Amino acid sequence: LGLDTLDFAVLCGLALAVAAYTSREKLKSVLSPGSDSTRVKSMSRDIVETLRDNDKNYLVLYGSQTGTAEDYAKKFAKELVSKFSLRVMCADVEAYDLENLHNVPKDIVVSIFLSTYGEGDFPDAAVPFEDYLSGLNSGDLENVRYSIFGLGNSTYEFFNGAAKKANKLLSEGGAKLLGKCGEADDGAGTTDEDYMAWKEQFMDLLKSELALDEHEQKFEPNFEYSVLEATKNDNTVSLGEPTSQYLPSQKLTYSPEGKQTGPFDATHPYIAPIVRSKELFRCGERNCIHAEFDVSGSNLKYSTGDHLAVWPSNSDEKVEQFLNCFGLDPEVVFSLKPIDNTVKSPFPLPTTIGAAVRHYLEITGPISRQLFSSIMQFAPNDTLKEKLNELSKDKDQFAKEIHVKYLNLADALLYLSGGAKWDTVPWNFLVESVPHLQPRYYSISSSSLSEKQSISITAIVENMPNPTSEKAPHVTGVATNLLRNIQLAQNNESTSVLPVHYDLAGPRNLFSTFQLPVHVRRSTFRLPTNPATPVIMVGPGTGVAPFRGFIRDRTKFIEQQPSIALGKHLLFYGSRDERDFLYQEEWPEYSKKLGESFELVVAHSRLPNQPRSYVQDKLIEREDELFDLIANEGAFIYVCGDAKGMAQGVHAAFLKIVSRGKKCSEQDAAEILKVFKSSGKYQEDVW
Ligand code: FMN
Repeated sequence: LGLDTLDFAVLCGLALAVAAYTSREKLKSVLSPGSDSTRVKSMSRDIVETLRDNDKNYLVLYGSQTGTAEDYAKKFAKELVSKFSLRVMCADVEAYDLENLHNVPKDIVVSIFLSTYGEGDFPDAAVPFEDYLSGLNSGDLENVRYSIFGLGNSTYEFFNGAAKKANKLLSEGGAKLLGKCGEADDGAGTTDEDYMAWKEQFMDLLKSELALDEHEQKFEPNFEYSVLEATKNDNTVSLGEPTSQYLPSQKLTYSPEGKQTGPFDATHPYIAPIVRSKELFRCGERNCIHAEFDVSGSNLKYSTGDHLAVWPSNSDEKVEQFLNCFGLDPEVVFSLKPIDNTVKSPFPLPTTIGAAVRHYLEITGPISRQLFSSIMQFAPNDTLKEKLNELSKDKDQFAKEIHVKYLNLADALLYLSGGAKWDTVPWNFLVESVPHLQPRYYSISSSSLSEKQSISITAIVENMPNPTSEKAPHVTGVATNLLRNIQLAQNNESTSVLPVHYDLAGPRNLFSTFQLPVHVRRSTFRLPTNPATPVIMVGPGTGVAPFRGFIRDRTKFIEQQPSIALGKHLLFYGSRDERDFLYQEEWPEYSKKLGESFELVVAHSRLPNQPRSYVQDKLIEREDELFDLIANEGAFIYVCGDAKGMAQGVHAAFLKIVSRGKKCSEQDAAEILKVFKSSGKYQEDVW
């Protein structure tokens, strides 16, 4: 059943059925047969055996796409150890064979942390877990007690869809839920507080369920920490290489052209040269970078609409601040040996403290209250210990003093201590407690049809003046400022005006000159296969990135197959004014090539003496035409950009368009759009 051929009437019919009984899973299997089967991987390790062999009495599992669920699972596991001395095993659901989860001893509670991806889907690596849960019979898990905490975003239709589904399947399988199914909401920016509220309730319940004794938090390391005699010159010591394959001692294989050979993925990035970078606009403190990565010879493949993951490192200024705050010597070479088989080395080891702070730790992100409560035991004096205690318990005070001021860990601690060092905090505690640096994902703005060997991204540089804090006068994004430094250096412009600077050469000159580790993440954001199908794209700001790719794709297609007629391709773009109008010189070129089949509709929100106009206003201005495209010509709708304001406003506009066009209630229109989303006719790439 081709999606392109599903017409509006059929979808409306489906919507009514959905209104009567929503069964997204059934729809999914009708509309996209076999889509999940390709992701199933075989597993080898036995979870029950591992628990027994390592003498564990508590199990924490996580399924995570970009590390948030993993981070919370690990924090949670650490707190169980440090407060209740439980012997906790914390594992990725993908790392073990869960087939015999029902054999987990009765006295072991299983806590699950699960994020949601795509449209209510499980993270890629957790799809075998979903399959396992889906195959359960009633009563299979009657011995199992569990808790579940979902990581999601309420701007998505299927908010915490994966956690809700897992919870339903677990309870249908007879497992007993302890507490409530937690639901963190990234969309409201409350993930950390949602977690804290859920965790506090759950831990109280757990205390009585397992008759646990609570004691003052005491750091129990997962690794044996050792300082080595080796120096930076030793070939086996990592200086920040993204994976150990890049260490000189590993002898990576190269193609005859001198390119690294893959395969490259989320566990092993490709070090890609940035062959061209330019500033798309600069307005006061705001600017936007276009960067092109050359992937020729690497076998790294992408499709138009995919995401590029860029592996960043921290800036010189933030690294220095962190090292100073904790009184750390960057030259020290150390290693970590897992205390048992259930923990894995977090990054290439041995390494230096300096390299770990620069390349492997997330030192500039927002801090969680929980980190304050666990760092408290190492406070340099009782006054600071008490202050941390207060802040970790009082969410309003924490928000007022720390969160709204955008303080990172070092900013916050130095602010509390009046600038005095926190050299009482052990380095191995920091390595195990500070989250690890994650790749940053960007919607690809090039077309795989038009430029197979080159991947471009479009990024607004995050550099926000912060009047709330003298300690952090600028809030700077890690990867976007790195890209900005590269763009200026590559174009022989001075970087001295920038708030942060980077070691662009990288470990052992691995990133020289102008290279960065990257991998491609597949997405479901795809043009309809039939080029005659009309396409409605809504992408203000850098949300236009994938649509530049889409239009370049269609331009190339028409060049190759001029006799084929394209459907209407309408792009709704928005910017403040003419100055931040992205790729403005390119659109007329595309219009020339695509003729009437392409139209760009622009909304400017800050033109002098003009009323503010947003993409959703432009949609309503064209409502009859849009309804006709959707209802009679089977148009596909795509939305990319800001999840909170824009995507919701655009959804509300389409609700109006469908309800007025079809003369039905907005509730019925909402059901229709829901089916559109399930069937891939309304796709979102929002953040
Ligand atoms: N959250 C939801 O609740 N429902 C969704 O359908 C959903 N889809 C997403 C799709 C994409 C492409 C992205 C980037 C995020 C989506 N989210 C959705 C939000 C994530 O679940 C949320 O940001 C979560 O904290 C990520 O956790 P992770 O880093 O462990 O994967």
